[in-house]
Amino acid sequence: MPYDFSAIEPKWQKAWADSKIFEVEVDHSKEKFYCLEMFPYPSGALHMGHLRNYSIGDLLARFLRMQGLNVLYPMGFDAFGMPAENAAIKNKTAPSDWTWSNIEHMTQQLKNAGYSYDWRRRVETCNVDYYRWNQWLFLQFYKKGLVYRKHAPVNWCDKCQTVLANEQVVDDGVCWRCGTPVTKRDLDQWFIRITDYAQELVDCLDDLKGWPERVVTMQRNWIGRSEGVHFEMEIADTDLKLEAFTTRIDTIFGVTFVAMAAEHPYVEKFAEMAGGEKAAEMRAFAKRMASRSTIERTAVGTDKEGMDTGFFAVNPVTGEKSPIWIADYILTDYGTGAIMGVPAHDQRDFDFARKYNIPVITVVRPVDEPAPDGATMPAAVAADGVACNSGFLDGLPTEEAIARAAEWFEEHGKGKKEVQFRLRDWLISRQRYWGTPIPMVYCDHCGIVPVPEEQLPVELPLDIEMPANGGNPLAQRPDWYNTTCPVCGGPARRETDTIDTFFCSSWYFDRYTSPWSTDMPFDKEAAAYWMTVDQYIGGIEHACLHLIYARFFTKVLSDLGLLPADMREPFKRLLTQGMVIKDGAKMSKSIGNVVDPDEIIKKYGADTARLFILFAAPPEKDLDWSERGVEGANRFLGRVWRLVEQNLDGLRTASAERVAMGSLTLPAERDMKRIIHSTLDRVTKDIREERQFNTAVARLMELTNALISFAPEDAKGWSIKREGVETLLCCLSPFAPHITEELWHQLGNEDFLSVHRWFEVDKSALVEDSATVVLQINGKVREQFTVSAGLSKEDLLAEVMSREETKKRLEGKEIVKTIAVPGKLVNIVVKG
Ligand code: ANZ
Ligand code: ZN
Repeated sequence: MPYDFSAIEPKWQKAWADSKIFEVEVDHSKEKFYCLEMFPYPSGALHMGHLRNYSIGDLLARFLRMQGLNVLYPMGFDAFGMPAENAAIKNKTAPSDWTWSNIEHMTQQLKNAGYSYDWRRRVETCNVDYYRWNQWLFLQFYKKGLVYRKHAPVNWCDKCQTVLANEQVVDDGVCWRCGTPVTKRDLDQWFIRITDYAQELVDCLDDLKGWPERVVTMQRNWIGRSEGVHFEMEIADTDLKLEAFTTRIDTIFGVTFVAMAAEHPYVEKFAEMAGGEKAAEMRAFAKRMASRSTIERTAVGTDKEGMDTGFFAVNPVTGEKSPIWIADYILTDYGTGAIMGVPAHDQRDFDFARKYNIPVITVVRPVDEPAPDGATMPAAVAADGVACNSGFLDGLPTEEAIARAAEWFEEHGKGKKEVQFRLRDWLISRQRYWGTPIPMVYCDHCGIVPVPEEQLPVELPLDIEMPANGGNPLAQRPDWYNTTCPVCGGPARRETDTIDTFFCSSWYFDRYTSPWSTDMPFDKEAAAYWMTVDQYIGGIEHACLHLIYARFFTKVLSDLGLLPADMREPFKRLLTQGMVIKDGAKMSKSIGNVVDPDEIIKKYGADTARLFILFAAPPEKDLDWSERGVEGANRFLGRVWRLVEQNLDGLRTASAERVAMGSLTLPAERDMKRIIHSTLDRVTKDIREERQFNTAVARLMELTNALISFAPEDAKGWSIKREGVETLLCCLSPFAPHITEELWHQLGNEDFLSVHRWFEVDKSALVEDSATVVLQINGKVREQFTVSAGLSKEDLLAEVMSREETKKRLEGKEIVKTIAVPGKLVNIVVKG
C-alpha cells in the first residue's frame, strides 16, 4: 500500500472526533495541564503563521496527554473588530455574516490539520453568549470603581475612525492595526483604571520565570516605573505654583529653565495675564504644537521647538528665577506635564538649551575629576558622579544626593517623593460597530446610568447597513439607541461606542474552562482547577498589548472573587514563536510571498506540513519556508511508511512483549535496543524540557535509519524491531499524528496511539557495552581504540599495556608515570 495521506488523514480525524478522546473534564485525581494558543482573528483563512503557532501547541498538547496529564487544549475566535466592517462595506455583507462564515471555514481548516482541540469548548467573542459577559464584567469593574468616563486628549486614528488606547499606538506613534500616524483629539471616553494595578504588574514580572526575558523587559519598560520627587515652584509676580516631577532632584542647583507641555493649562493662564500680541503668539504656538502627532514631536533627531512665555519660576532651594518655556518635547500626560530643565545632565534639555542660548551649569562631576565647563561641553552628562556647585549636596555621590535632596523637600514641605508610571489608564471606547456595546445609558435626568445586570445583554443589531462614508452605524440607529432610563423610566439614549476588542481577549482563556456556563462568565471551580495556563504560545507583537491586559484582568478577576485569591497571573510559561519567512522576508500578503497552508496540506498532507514546520527551526527562531524542506519532510514520512509496510508480516507476528537487555547476546540486537531507548530518552527530554522539537525530529530520523538497516535474525530480533517501530511511532505521533495512528493500527494495535501512554525508557538499555579510549604518550594523542565498558582504572591500564601496538610504541623507553581515566583515556609519560 502506498502512503496515501488524503485517505488516512480524514479517516483518523473522524475516528478521533467520534470517540471523543480529546474531550476533557475536571478530574482532581489527575495532574492537569492547560495548553493554550493565542486565538485567531477570523480574517477568512489560516495563514502559515497560524499553522506554525498551532502545530507547536498541538505537539505539546499531544505529548503531555500521552504523558498521562489531563490536558485542556481549546480553540476559539477573537471575532470582533474592524476588518469585518471593512469587508462589509466592500462586499455589502453584514459584518456578522462575514465573520461567522469565516469562523466555520477556519474551524474546518483547523480540523483538517488534525489539531487535537476539545471542540466542544469553542468560544467566539462575537457570540452574544460570550459578549454579554464582557458587559457583565464591565459593570463589575464599574462597581469596583475601575471604570470612569473622562474628557481628555486621546489618540485618534483617522483611517480607522476611532480612538485607540496608548498600547495600540505603536512604533512611536502609529495605529497598531493600519499604520496611520495617530493624532490627538479631546473627547469624552471610557477608561479602565489599569494604573491601579501598575505596581503589582511590575512586581509580578519577577515571578514570570517561564517567560522570555525579552517580553518581561518590554513590559517593564512599558509600565515604566520611576521613583522621583514631585514638587512645586512659585511663579514670580503671580500667585500660581507650577508642579514638576523629576527623577534627578539632586540636580536642582543646575536648573536654568523650566518647561511645560503645549497642552498645559498654564499656557492659557499666561496668555490671559500677558494679553495683547504675546497672548496671541502663545496660543498660536501651543495650538500648532498640540496638533502635531506624537511621532513628529518625539522622533529622535527632530529639532526641539519652544517658546519663552516671559514668566519665571522660583527655584525652591536657591530662590533663583528661571524662565518658563513651552516646549514640544514635554509630554502632557506624563508626570505633571512640566519639568525643571537641567541641560548639563539631560540630553533633551541640553539640545533645547543650546538652541535657545540658555545657560548650562554642571552640578555633577565624575568622581576624580573637576566638573566640565557648561559653556563648552559637547553633550549632557547623565551618568552618576558626585554633586558639585550644589550647596548642601556638595560632595555627595549621586544616589545619596538624590536621597538628601528629597529629604530636604519633604522636611520643608515643598515636595514629596513619588512613584510615577508610564502606563496610562486603558481607553476602551471605540467609535465602531462590530464590538461589544458598552452597557451604559445617558438620561437627561439621571445622567450616566449603568444598564442593570438583569437587562443584559445589550445586543448588537445584526440587520445594519454600514455607512459608506465610515462612522459608526449604531449612532445612526435611533430605533436601537433610544431607550428608557433604568432609574427614572424617562427617555434615554444608549452609549453607541463599543468596547475595545482587547477586552474580549483578556479573559477568553477563563471562559474555555467552562464555556457552557450561563449564569456566570465562567465556573469558578472549573477555572480554579484549569487555570493558570501552563503553556501559552503566540506572537511577540502582543508583548505590550494583549499580554499586559490579560495580566491586569486576571488580577481584577481574582480580586472580584471569580478566580482564587492567590491566582494573580494568567500565563505560567510563554513561548513566542518566530515568524515564517520566505525569500528572506516575513510571509505576508503585502510582500506577495505567501504560501497557502491549504495548498500545502492538499499536496503533501497535514502531517508533512506539521513535521516540516517543527523540524525546520526551533520554535522561537524565524522559520525559513522552503518547498524542498517540505519535500524532505514528506520523503521522511514515506520512509517510515515503508519501514512498516515492508516488514508488516514480521512486525505483526512479533511478540509485543519487551525483551530485556539482560537476555540479549547478539551485539546487533543489543545495539538496536540501546538506540531505541537512548532516542526515546532524548526525544522525551527535547520536548518536555528543552522545547527543542527540531532536534527531536533529527533523532527520530536517525532511529528510522537504524531500524531500516536492522535485520532481525530470530524471534527476539523481530520483537526488538517491533519495539523500535512502536517507539518511533509513539515519539512521532505528536508531530505527525495521522500516519502514526494508521501504522499503529496496521501493526495490530486496537487502541488509539494519540492517547496511548508515552513509552517508558528502559534504563538498563542505556548502558554502553563498549567505550572508546584515547591513548596518549607524553600528552600527545597516539591512537583510539575500543574496550569493553565499565573497566576499572587498573583493568583499563592492564588491557592497554598488554596490547601489541602499545608495546611497540614503548620499546626502549622508560615509563615514568601512567594515568588512566576509566572509559576515557590512558596517558603514559616516558623518558628516552
Ligand atoms: C530633571 C532632570 C535632570 C531629569 C536630569 C532627568 C535628568 P523617567 O525616568 O522616564 O521617569 N520629565 C518629567 N516629566 C516629563 C514630561 N511630562 N515630558 C518629558 N519629560 C519629562 O523620566 C523622568 C525625567 O523625565 C524627569 O527627570 C524629567 O527630567 C523628565 F539630569 O528632571 B528630569
Ligand atoms: Zn487605524
